[in-house]
Parts: sequence; C-alpha cells; structure tokens
Amino acid sequence: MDQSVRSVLDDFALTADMHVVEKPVDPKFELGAVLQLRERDETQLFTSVIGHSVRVFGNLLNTREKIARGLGVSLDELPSRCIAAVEKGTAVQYVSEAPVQQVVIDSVVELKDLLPVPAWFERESGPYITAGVIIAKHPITRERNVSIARLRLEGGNRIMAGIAPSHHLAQLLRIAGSLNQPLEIAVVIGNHPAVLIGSQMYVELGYDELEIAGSLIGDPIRVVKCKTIDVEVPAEAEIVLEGRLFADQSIEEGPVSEFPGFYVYYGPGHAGEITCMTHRTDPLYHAIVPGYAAEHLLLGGVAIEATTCRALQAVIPSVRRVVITEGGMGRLHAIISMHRPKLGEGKRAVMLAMGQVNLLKLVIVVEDDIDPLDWRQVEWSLAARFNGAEDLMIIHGVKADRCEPQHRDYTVTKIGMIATTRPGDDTPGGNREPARAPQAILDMVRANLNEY
Ligand SMILES: Cc1cc2nc3c(=O)[nH]c(=O)nc-3n(C[C@H](O)[C@H](O)[C@H](O)COP(=O)(O)O)c2cc1C
Ligand SMILES: [Mn+2]
Repeated sequence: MDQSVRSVLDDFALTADMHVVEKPVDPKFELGAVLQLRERDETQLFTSVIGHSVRVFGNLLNTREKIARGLGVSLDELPSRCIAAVEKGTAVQYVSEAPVQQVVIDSVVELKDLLPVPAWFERESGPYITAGVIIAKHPITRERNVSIARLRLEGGNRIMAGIAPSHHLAQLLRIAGSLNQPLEIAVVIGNHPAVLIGSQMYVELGYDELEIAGSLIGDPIRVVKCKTIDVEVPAEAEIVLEGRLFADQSIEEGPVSEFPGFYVYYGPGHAGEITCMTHRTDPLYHAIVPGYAAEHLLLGGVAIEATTCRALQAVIPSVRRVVITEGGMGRLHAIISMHRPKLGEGKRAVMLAMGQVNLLKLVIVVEDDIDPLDWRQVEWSLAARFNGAEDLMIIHGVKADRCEPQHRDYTVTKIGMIATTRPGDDTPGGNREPARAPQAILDMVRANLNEY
C-alpha cells in the first residue's frame, strides 16, 4: 500500500474533508491562527506560504474518524486495531531507493530559509517544528526509538529539543552523553498516520515504534538508510532532517505552550544541529498546533487509550474500552467502560489506570451499554448510577506530572467516579430496572426502522 501522507490527503480531498487555502499566509502566527480557529474542521492545505515554496498542511488527524480512515479501519475497529498493533508489531522492510531522498541538501546553512516552520504563540521565542517524528538508536544496543518532540529553530542549522526527561529519547541522549557521544537523530516530517500514532504508544524502551506503525496498517513500514547518519527513516515520508543532539549542551527555552493551552516554563532544553536535509521533489510540510488543539490531543489520546486498555484488560477482563477525552486535554481524563463489573471492581480499574498513566487525574467508570465517546450518555450514567457517598474516590497528594495544570509542588488530587450499576439494582422490582417496550418488538422495529 501507499505509505505516503499525500495519499491520505488525496483520500480526504475525495470527500471534501480537505480544504485548500490559496490566500498567502504568513508562517509567523497567521498560519497557526487559521489552524487553531479551524481546529475541528477539514484538513487544511496551504499552497501559498509567504517566503516559501513548500506547501504546508495541518489538522490532518483532528477527528477520530480521520484517524481511523487514515489507518484504513472503521471507527468501531480503531481501538482493537491499536491494541493489536501494540501486542504484535510488524518488522520494517529495508529499501534502497526512497521518494524522501529525491532531493539531498547536504549542507544546511539556514533552516528557516529551507522550511516554512511556523511561529505559533506570542510569547514563545521562536518557530517550532511540531510534527517532527524523531528517530534515534540506542547508542549500545542500536534499538530504534520513534517519538515526537518539539524542535525550536535557533538560527543557522542549530536546534533546541524540548524532551520530557522520562521519555525514551531523553534516556537515549543521557546514555550517549555518558559515552561522550552526540546522539544522531533523523527528524521525519510529513508522516503517514500509522507512524504518527505509532510514535505515541507508551511501550517499553527498546520497543521499535515503527513496528507498531506497520502493524497498524498491516503493512511493514518501508525504511531507507539516511544519507549521513546511521538511522533509517520511512521511505515515503516528505522531509527528513539528519543531525544530532548534544547531551552536554543546553539552551534556555523560556515560555512554551503545552497541551493544556497554557505556557509552561521547563527551563533548558537540549541543543542540536541539522547537517543534511532530504525531501521529495515537491515536499509537503506537516504543522501540528502544539497546544490545546484537537490533532495534538487526539494523537496522544488514541495511543494512550490503547496501551491503558490493554494493561487493564490483562488483570480485569470485564474492562471493554478506555477513552481519553479531548476536553480532558487528551491526557488527563479517562472513561473506562466495563461489562457488568463486580462490586468494587470499578474502583480497582481506576487505581490501575492512574498507576499506569501518570497524567490521569479524573477517571469515570461506566458500563458498556452506553457509548463512552458520547458525553450525554456518560453524564446520564453519572446521574443514574453514581452515588457520591459510595462511588466517589478522592485521593489527595498524588505525585503529578509537570504538565498537570493544577499541580501544587508536583502533587495533585485525583478523582475516581464509579457510574455503574450495583449488582442486583437492575433486577425486576429493583429501583433501577430499565423501562422499555418488549424486547422482541424493539428488535423488530430497530431492524426495520427506515420503513417507518
Ligand atoms: C504533536 C505532539 C507534540 C509532542 N511534543 C512533545 C514535546 O515537545 N516533548 C516531549 O517530550 N513529548 C512530546 N510529545 C509526546 C511524545 O511524543 C510521546 O509521549 C512519546 O510517546 C514519547 O516516546 P518515547 O518515550 O519513545 O520517547 C508530543 C506528542 C505530540 C502528538
Ligand atoms: Mn519509545
């Protein structure tokens, strides 16, 4: 199958899920503002970016429907496909010729001239590459790691990478530093949805996220060796930057936006350089709004759902599904759907989920007779099946992630809400027996509803 993101854009265009912006736009703030104001609309393709010939697209995977479509599955199949991909990867396939190497620029003088990298928010101190999938190898085992981290352009060929210390990429950089080596990185821009989603899966260090990507689409990801470093990249991507990060050099970041939609102050980031760029003859540049915006939230959310659901199901088989909500910033709030949980089992699921994902702060457990993606139904569950005296969990002073917007000294209060039916409550004569027409009539009408 075609593993290019341009094939996905073409597919979206067929159903008017893509909009072409011909009006010239400034990559400084203006382009980002359009993407943000059209956060949940069609995918946007900017054909005239002031000062650049490279076209830019954004809001690619800004709905669950588009993520599913990009992976070639239905919306209903999306969760199980993601879980299956984490369970069993598909090894990459090595090729020697690659569209992403149609053009090779082996002396990078000024990145700002080469690429239309947007400046996003007023108080950030430079333009950021936000959809760069960074591929690096463990300095000793040579195992591959694939993840996204923001890269700020520092002038010339210099970059600053903002990487959470716990992420694998940061771990690899520390290992390289202990060996007095730089860490070679390939920054891949313009990726197929499978690579973007794969890059977000919470798996162990040493696990190659490109294998998850291959499994997501049932097709091994074709990779080609970089021109100047010992790293392989998806052959059908749009643009690759080859370079390295230096463990012993840092650059102060200043205010930077995060997924809650606020500025945060992380202090110094890692310094690096880009020394070679390869790309297709007419490359497309992917820009993801790096804040509280649907594409950023959903990419992480859909991946976190899969790994969390898998971890819960391993110990609580009645867990059916985990949804990480967009309102909860794609990181902080989860809905767990369970099939007729035993008394107390919902609370156990909440504790496991919070143990699994550091960021989770509010977890609501519902039954699998309602759709966890439909907030009206979740709220109905809270109204009908939740009793604050017994079903509310409040856990004070839990260690919080640095991104938690409410943290005090890096701790936060975590909340669990169990909105499920107590065993026995819904039996005939109980006070939560559902009122409905006879089942046979309901089934008959449902089957023939379009005749009425
Ligand atoms: C659009 C987008 C931007 C991201 N930016 C960053 C970032 O700047 N820094 C970071 O540490 N993680 C960032 N992430 C999250 C990581 O890519 C993600 O947690 C990944 O699973 C980490 O993988 P690793 O542990 O293999 O390095 C971003 C994710 C997305 C979807
Ligand atoms: Mn990893």
